[in-house]
Amino acid sequence: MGISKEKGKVWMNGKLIPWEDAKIHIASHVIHYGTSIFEGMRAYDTPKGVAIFRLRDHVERLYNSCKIYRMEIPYSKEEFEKAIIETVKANNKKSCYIRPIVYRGMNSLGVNPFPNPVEAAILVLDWGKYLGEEALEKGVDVKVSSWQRMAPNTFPALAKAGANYMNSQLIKMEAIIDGYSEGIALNVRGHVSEGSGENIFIVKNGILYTPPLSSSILPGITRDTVIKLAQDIGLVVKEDTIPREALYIADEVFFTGSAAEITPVRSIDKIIIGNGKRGKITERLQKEFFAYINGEREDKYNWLTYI
Ligand code: PPE
Repeated sequence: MGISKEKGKVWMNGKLIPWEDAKIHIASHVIHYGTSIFEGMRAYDTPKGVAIFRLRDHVERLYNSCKIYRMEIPYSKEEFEKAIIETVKANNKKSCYIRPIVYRGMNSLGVNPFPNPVEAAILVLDWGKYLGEEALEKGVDVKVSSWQRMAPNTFPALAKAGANYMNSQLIKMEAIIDGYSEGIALNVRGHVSEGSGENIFIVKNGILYTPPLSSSILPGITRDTVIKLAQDIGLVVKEDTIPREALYIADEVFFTGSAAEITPVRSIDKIIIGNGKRGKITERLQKEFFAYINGEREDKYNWLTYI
């Protein structure tokens, strides 16, 4: 998303400051070694006011990612949640995308991160449809990437670390240059993993399948949302390893993510998926999902935090 015209306030190390003042030093550890952990979530405009979707779960994942990388956030989870709410309020936005980031600042150059302070910031942005305006209705054309997702003993996939997105960038660039909207990565064992910034589901004979956490995926919060909403309407969901070719013969395929929401996939490697349009089950799940996030359903899982 273009952010050069953003103006509002950024929360940085405990203070709300103007967008243009939210800067870090070039010698910061994060610049040299990719030492950052981040989150991405959305707030939606509901009839009862602006609500952040699954705030607690995103903050929980942020703290888990930091724990994996031995980064101690100098705020409690409650303080961090309050800071996110405060930043959304300060920016007077209705629907928006929220990007908290924790990173190692400046003190000492060299791989050893420990001497560097753990700092934090929260950005609030306008962010439209992740894979294009028509994507949610028409679906997107994607390819299986020649790049794999990181092996389990290299970068921990369960952590939402900035450095993981160098791998995502390779997948995304290859897809764009080859004329696709997105790339699907396999893991090192050749099983389906995820998109550069989305989890993936397939539908076959009425059953939903999605790769398990052991397939080198981010534990997506939208993935979890879709699993619960699907089960609520009586669908069977299986977390199972997915061979590449199961993508081609699936009845429906879709991506999930905070930015991507639920985006149908209409072709993979130029093979048409199902009838080449958004599938019936995908459409039904979108309906349930959007009704929930827009506050049109009872909030039975306590997923909406009104600001
Ligand atoms: N896998 C990856 C690699 C990923 O980056 C995301 C989110 C997901 C799965 C879905 O996770 P969740 O948002 O919890 O459902 N990607 C974020 C950033 C995308 C970006 O371009 O930046 C997002 O959707 O906010």
